Amino acid sequence: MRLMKKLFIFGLIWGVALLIFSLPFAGQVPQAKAMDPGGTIKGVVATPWVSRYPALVYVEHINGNFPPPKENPHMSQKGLQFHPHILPVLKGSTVDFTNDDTVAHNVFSPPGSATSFNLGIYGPGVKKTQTFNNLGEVPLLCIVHPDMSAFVIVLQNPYYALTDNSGKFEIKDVPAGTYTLKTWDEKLKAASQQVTVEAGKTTTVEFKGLTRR
Ligand SMILES: [Cu+2]
Repeated sequence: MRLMKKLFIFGLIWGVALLIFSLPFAGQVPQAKAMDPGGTIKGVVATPWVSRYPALVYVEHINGNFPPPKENPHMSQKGLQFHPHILPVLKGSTVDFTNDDTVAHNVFSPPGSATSFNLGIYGPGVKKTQTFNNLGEVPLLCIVHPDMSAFVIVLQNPYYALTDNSGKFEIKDVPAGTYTLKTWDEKLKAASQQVTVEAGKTTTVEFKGLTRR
């Protein structure tokens, strides 16, 4: 009986010791994750062109799997225009194309696009869909209205931003690491530079000397 009692107390002390020892770790693990907000990439695409033709600034590649959203991105045709003019989407996304006008429209993307397709000509109230599985630029045109144009830009990850009318952009919550940051602009050649993002910090970049494509 005495031996049993000793063993019990011994076990109890070890149990309590283990619990005390593991408590700080139990608290730290989820905290460390929650406190890792990534960093911010902030800067400017320095050219007057962006006031009329906004640039898309994006991280070319980040390790990881970024599945497309459950809700499809949406491209509308209304007032004889595409809305929005530039639609960045994740690879694998299916875009809803809706005719929200009072006239018939078409959507097609010419040969040489990352995805070339043609949805035919269809009337008001109709919705068509197209999936984009290849990275890159997909110009959108309407065979009925030669002035209509837009772009779907297919990206690998969700770390991107469009410039405002003074060329400024900000990409938040980027995982720490070193990446290639690129620009896309319908009128300008792509530019790229390397950026290093540190958790909780802001990295500032400037794109200069962009030329016409
Ligand atoms: Cu049209």
